[in-house]
Amino acid sequence: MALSTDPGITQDELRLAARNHGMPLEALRWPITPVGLHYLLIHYDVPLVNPTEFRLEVKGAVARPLVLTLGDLRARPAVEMVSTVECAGNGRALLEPRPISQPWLTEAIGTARWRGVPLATLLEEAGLSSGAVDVVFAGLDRGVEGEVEQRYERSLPVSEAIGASCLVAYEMNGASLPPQHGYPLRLVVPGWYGMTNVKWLTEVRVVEEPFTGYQVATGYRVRQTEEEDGRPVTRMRPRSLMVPPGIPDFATRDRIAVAGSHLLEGRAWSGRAPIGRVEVSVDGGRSFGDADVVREFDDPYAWCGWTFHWDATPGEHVLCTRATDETGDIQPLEPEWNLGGYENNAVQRVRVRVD
Ligand SMILES: Nc1nc2c(c(=O)[nH]1)N[C@H]1C(S)=C(S)[C@@H](COP(=O)(O)O)O[C@H]1N2
Ligand SMILES: [Mo]
Repeated sequence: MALSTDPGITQDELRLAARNHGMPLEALRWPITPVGLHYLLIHYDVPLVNPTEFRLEVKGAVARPLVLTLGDLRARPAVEMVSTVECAGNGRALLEPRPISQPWLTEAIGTARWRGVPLATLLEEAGLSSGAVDVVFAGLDRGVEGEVEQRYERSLPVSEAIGASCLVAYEMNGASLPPQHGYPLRLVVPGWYGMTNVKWLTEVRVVEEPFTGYQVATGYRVRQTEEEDGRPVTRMRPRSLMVPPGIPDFATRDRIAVAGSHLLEGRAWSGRAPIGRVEVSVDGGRSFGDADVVREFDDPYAWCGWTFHWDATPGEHVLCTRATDETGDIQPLEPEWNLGGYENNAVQRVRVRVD
């Protein structure tokens, strides 16, 4: 992993940033993110898929391998689910030194209503072997990463693959998946960081040995050095974000607001447990007050909304928000550095000038 202490952005980072856009924070106002505002992360190229030739295979350590067309999948009982997805690299560009990869600030986030077939249904039809350990999900896209040529593959332990309400989704917000979000099929793993939500899903492979593919054994590990094995990135840590109040300065995106009463609003989520508390600070994180939290969806890993009254006085202010989930996990005030720049859920800071 290359690192940079240069505050300037490299061309490689700029190219990644232009391919993979974030969700503009004002879109936190929508409970379901409109598709074009949902963040995007595409490691390699978006594949062009012919829907009549497309097949999903369920194979490996199963009693009855399946080869399914899109029609076969749509003929099965469907389930809908609202799920918030965040890239594990969200917050990476705020680390110092900065890992050279997709340079996210805080906006690698979105929430969609997914429709598809429960993964558990397909695994049950196929019949898992008693020795099954992991389930591997492969996309159609190929590339080279860390000098390894590969197709994009991630795995889940069998217990999560069966128990975590995973969906093999063909619809996003009531329409077929668009090409950039995985047409014609993607995996949705509620609560897990984005990387496990494999797009352009074409193969579900059950294996009897722990999967050691690049995106599990090398990428997406929290560690301080290349030599260290570290721990895998799995479920989303708690995070709260606010809709920046007032109006933005074009270049800096600092906010300009009028004095008086403001209803600050935002959304919060955690992939580990429901959100227990959201707090807001109007003094740069020195003191916090409780926001009012509203659960809009029954789905356990959909974000929730919050509001907070702010009586804005003239001057310069730094607003912060932080979430705590029901396990007691709370967002840190300062980033916790790691080599890949994963899981940086340090509190958001929004500079506001009140006139
Ligand atoms: N096949 C495939 N699936 C993929 C990826 C990819 O590059 N290829 N990117 C992953 C990552 S890192 C993230 S954060 C999410 C992004 O999903 P989105 O673009 O639909 O928001 O997709 C995941 N699934
Ligand atoms: Mo990601």
